[in-house]
Amino acid sequence: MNQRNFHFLLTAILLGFVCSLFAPKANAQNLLTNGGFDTGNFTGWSGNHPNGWNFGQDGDPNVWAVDGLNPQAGDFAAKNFYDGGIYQTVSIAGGHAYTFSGAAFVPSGGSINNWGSFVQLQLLNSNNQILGTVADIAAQNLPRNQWDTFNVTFNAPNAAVSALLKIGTYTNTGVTPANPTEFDSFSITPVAEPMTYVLFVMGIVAMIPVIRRRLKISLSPTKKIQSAVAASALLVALCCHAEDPKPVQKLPFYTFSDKMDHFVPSGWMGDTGDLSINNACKEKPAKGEQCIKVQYSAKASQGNKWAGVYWQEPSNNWGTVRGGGFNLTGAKKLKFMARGEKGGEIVEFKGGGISGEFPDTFRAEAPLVPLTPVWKEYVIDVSDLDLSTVIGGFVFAVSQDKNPKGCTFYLDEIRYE
Ligand SMILES: [Ca+2]
Ligand SMILES: [Ca+2]
Repeated sequence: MNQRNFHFLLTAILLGFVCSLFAPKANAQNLLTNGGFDTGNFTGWSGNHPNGWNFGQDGDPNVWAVDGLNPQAGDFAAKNFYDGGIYQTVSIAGGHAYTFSGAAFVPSGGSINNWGSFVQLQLLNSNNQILGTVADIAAQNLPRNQWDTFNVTFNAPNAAVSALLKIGTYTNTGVTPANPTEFDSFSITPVAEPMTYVLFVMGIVAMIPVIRRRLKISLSPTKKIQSAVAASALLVALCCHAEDPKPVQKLPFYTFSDKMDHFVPSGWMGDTGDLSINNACKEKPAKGEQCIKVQYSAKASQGNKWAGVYWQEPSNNWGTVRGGGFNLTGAKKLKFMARGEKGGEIVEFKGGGISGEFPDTFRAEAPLVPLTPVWKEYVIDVSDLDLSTVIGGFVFAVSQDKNPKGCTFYLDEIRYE
């Protein structure tokens, strides 16, 4: 390969690599328009949804307003004074994971019966039929007189084409809510997928005709072979770089303390429409301010009669990502806190076990025991296992068979130590 072509090839590879580094950022875009009301008005939002949900009074300036007195973030928040709701629909892709987050502020006071302020996110198919409700938050039950934030990760069923976000306040006749309820900071963002290397390889593939043309012009067959060898060596060098031994992580290594510390709950399995996960639940956390709340409906939405979620590194890694995962060598125990809403919920908990080309190097599970209504710590012994690659840091599974009416349970303090 002559020097000019070599430099051209090198530039192409580096350009592809640099471009791919910026790709995941574009992925994390908020799909909602004006989710934080910071235009100072209701741009992007509508009222009077025709699909069995109609509060009628939205648009009435006495019912809804946007003002800057108490925003959760930015300059403005939406205020809802009385019976009324607004909504927004966004396009989503079936089979992909998304994160939904937002905030509500309900003042104290008001009889608690027959009214409520809600935030609801539903997934719809192309006929506008509801495939699942991934968030159904009764804001009046959250701590009052403060901004309560919520953060839900969900996997859209394959048939889903849109997500419908509805927020508002309802009251039955004669009951006055505490008002106004305020809403702010809504976002629906795709969970970033491991696109970096995919885009990188795509970039190289796209360049191949150009590279070939250039090589053809000036190179003999022997030189072509030499060029191909040189290009392969470069690619191998770049790939091997990603396979450098992973550094051993410091213990304790948290999956969840008060937020998602490491690993992403992106690996949704089975009847994904039956599950919803709130990663910022404030209902009696075991420690700190927040815990994880999991709701399972047992409706068998996709006909599997079970559902589960893997916490993965990076997100959506089903053993497909070269160099993925963490090196947790030295950890002796996988510990977590759990409680059931009622007690008696039967949930399977595990660590590791993802197969594939670049798999987990271990698999360990907790014995199947009914949860208790008070927090209890569970310990999975991993002392004799190879933890050099942990990509499925934590996983739970629930079945209709063991929980015929569905179940709700809470998790906190998930960590390796
Ligand atoms: Ca705002
Ligand atoms: Ca916590």
